[in-house]
Amino acid sequence: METTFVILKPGTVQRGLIGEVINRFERKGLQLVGMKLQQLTPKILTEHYSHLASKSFFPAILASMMASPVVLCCWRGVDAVRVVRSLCGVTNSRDALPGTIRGDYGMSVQENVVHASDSVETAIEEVKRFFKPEEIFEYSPLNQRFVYSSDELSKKD
Ligand code: IDP
Ligand code: MG
Repeated sequence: METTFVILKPGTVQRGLIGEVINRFERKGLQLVGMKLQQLTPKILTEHYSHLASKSFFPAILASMMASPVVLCCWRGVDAVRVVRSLCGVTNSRDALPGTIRGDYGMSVQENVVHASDSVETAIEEVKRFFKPEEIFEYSPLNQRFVYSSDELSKKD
């Protein structure tokens, strides 16, 4: 099982879309293993978006991500990183396909509703960056044997 990291961005909180977005992940069959409301800081965002530090829009992203508290959450499942990225859709919400979260709730590149880890390695780093070990929960969802086949459940990844 993989654990991936998602941010419901300030726009999602402000627009009252927290429940709708969380519902997308829940109904897919992903397991919520960590969740909190947090005000992000320049320090943590500069680490988190270090790959964009040289871009002209970097200050605007930081301001946008600090405009209100955000919801931070971690989702577990088989191939969870790739599944969650595909549920979110492409970065530009105007190009994101209908049925994806950005495609259904967004009209912007910057204000694109959610962040999701882009690889297994990044997910491990991001979960560590935003969550203490004791904020990530190990528990057995009762529905697992109906969400997956037994061979998928025993798969190690
Ligand atoms: P991702 O969120 O789809 O992984 P990244 O390229 O990692 O996309 O960019 C991180 C975030 O920076 C995006 O989600 C978006 O909010 C913002 N961003 C990316 N490219 C642009 C741009 O060209 N203009 C404004 N904001 C951008
Ligand atoms: Mg990214």
